[in-house]
Amino acid sequence: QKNPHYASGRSTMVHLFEWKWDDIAAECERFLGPKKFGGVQVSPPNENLAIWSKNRPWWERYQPISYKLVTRSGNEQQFANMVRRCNNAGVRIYVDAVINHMTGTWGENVGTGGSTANFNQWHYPAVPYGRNDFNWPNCVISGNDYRCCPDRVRNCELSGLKDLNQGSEYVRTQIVNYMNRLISFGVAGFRIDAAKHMWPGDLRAIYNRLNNLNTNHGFPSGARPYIYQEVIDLGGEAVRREEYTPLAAVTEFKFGMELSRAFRGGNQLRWLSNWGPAWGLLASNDALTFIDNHDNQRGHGAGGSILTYKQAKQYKGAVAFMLAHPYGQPQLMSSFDFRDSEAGPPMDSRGNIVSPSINSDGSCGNGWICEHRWRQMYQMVAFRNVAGNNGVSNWWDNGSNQIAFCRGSQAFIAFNNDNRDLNQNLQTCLPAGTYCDVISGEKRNNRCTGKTITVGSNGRANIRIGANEFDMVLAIHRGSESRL
Ligand code: ARE
Ligand code: CA
Repeated sequence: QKNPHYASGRSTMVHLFEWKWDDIAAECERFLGPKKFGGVQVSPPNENLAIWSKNRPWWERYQPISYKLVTRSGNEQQFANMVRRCNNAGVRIYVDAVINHMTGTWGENVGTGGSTANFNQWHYPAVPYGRNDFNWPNCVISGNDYRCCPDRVRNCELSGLKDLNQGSEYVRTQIVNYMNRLISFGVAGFRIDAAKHMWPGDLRAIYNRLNNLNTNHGFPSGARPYIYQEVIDLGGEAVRREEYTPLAAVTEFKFGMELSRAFRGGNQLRWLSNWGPAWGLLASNDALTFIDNHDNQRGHGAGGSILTYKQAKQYKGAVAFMLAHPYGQPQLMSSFDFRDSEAGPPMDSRGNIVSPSINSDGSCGNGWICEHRWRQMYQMVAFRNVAGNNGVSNWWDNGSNQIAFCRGSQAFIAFNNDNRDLNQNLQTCLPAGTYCDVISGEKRNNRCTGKTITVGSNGRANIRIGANEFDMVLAIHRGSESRL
């Protein structure tokens, strides 16, 4: 369950946070498919509590009220249609599965599909769940529990959200039926929300009962769903990520924390020469990697000082390193603009989500950031696809924050996070030729719109990145040759 089953030659997924299903389908066809993205993580598709008293915050989607597929992103038919259209474009869909709990204590009780619940009575008639399906007696997780008490982390409520008992046969069946329905629609896997709050043994029983991926959607027979479990473990936790890696992959939160630190200037880039398990990271195959996610980009979840679209130059540097380096299964974040950390996605006065508009330069409008449409991002997705399974070779650094390396004879990248210019003759490992830098521009009609790099017959090239340039990265690869 650690294989994302991307279409061949693809390697990267993007989280289209709070996007509508129809918009995702269109994005697969007009952008993600052609740009060879591997997949999309979608927001939770099951019915959630509509929280008008807080002006429909983004986090209402983490308050399930039933497993009906109806949310602000769309209904069941729209969901099924999206998965089919994305799979046809070679782009896989991964579902954020909220199975630890149901809605918490809030003074509202109507869901996005019109279902109601009475959570003071632990009563969710649209599933149905009742009192016996929850952990008992009820208790709420405190900050200290994360350090001392694994049983309380698993059996008490996460911020008052009613805590399901996954040890119960009946509860397991409801969850498995929900996930298998999604598999029948053609999804390729799941993010398991709040996995640390469920017992590994219960999760194993649930995963074992999931069906193989749907062969009518192009998956090989016998393919198991890709599963990555949300376990925040930066060290010192009563629940450890290693308890979950025997089951499936795990979100590696140290990854974005360390790269954010380094690209903010808090650690020299030269130390990244042994990036990977030597840094206390999980084994590569076990790790779902990202710089920021929908929680830590706005101060929820764990770890401060995470780079986001708001610090664009450093963020693009960190993302480029993530995509250039072979470690982990990378995920890009695609955000809506926010100032208030609780605010929901762009919406109209009736609470409907507003679609992103697409500007003539390919960027998004209507309040959507669409980091995945930034040239420096999607061109690095292409770089990663070309780099394939090659390891890092020919590491070079200047002893501080200028670094460069090759990915076999497929690709070469350099970074300058120093406040002086980089101007060096470096080994690119590429065949002689003239290449377009894919960061400062791109190849268009066989010409470079940005920097042109001339690689000599010995594989060496003059590489320049000014300290005050718009970007701190320069990248070339097989396929970025210009033919002048
Ligand atoms: C909301 C309100 C609360 C209210 C609650 C119930 O904000 O005030 O009590 O509703 O009505 C998201 C939001 C929450 C929100 C929730 C439900 O972030 O604010 O609560 O949706 O609407 C822990 C968990 C980890 C979790 C993070 C946020 O371990 O699993 O907290 N992350 C996932 C999702 C979130 C989502 C949920 C889980 C719930 O990614 O988006 O919450 O489905 C240490 C520990 C961490 C801990 C962290 C923060 O670092 O090591 O394990 O993370 O502290 O407590
Ligand atoms: Ca639990």
